[in-house]
Amino acid sequence: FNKIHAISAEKEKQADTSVPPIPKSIHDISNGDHILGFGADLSEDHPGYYDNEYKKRRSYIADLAKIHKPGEPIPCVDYSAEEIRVWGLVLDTLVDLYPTHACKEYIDSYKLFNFKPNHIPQLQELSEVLEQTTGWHIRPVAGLLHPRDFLNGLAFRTFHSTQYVRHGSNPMYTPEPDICHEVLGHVPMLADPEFADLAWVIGQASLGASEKDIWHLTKLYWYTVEFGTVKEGSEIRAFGAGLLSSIGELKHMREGTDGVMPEFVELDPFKKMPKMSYKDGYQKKYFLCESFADAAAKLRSYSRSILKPEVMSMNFGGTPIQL
Ligand code: NLE
Ligand code: FE2
Repeated sequence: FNKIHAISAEKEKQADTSVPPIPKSIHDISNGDHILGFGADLSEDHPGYYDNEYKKRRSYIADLAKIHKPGEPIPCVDYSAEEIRVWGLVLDTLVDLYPTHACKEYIDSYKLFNFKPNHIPQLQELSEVLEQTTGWHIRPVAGLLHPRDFLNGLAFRTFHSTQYVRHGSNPMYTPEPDICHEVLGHVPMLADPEFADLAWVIGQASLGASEKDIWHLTKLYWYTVEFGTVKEGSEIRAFGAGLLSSIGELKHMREGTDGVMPEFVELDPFKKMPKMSYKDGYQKKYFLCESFADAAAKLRSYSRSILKPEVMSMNFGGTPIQL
């Protein structure tokens, strides 16, 4: 993961160079041209690095994503017994934590999906449920996309999702996205209209954004959609997918690790955000939102401040930009 970390740091430092053409539809966004990492390309500290069978399997699943075109059915993966075992273990352990650790919107939306330990849901079936609830789509992706492509996808209510399963040596936590993270972390949240709106705001703001603004938006995405927490009465509940898909991180958010509690800070999109990293393990700082509507309102006001005039007149299949 050092490689990815290094790429992020280097890109972030880059001054505002030229901004690529603004995509007019999802067809203008590539799901395979700018893969920064993960996919089949594992680094030495990845639990699957010395497991050749695992690497071969990842390449096969990554290749399925590369041939997929938007609008076509998403290729099914015939998951192996070992992959189903890992999924089942993750699911069975997480369901015990959700009633006390997950936000109410998650708990409600979760019921729409009949997740079972002996079946890894296919992206196609999940995308169909989302299309009927919030109008979002899932698109398979080979690995970690460049943030611009990934965030631009959100503007078209499209969520790029990996399809492979984490390595079985640590089902409690993986530094990277995998199907367990996408399905258990992101999918139920995207079925909630207020949360989906928040993600859409970040996507719209990313259209035509300068390189510097893209990196700030990536951090806003990271500290909300991936690791966000929300107030519920006197409690703090998780809504970020990186929390909701990791047994280890969910417990860490509540109880801390080795006697050290994480910090909770209020979300202010105009302020400098802390650095993100795929390699430092659990987050030390979580951003706490009053509600999704409140977080979305704050993100809207930031987004309006960076929005390019040519983006104002864009529309998304009949829906004008809503910032
Ligand atoms: N740490 C998360 C998990 O174990 O599911 C994945 C985070 C991806 C950003
Ligand atoms: Fe994620």
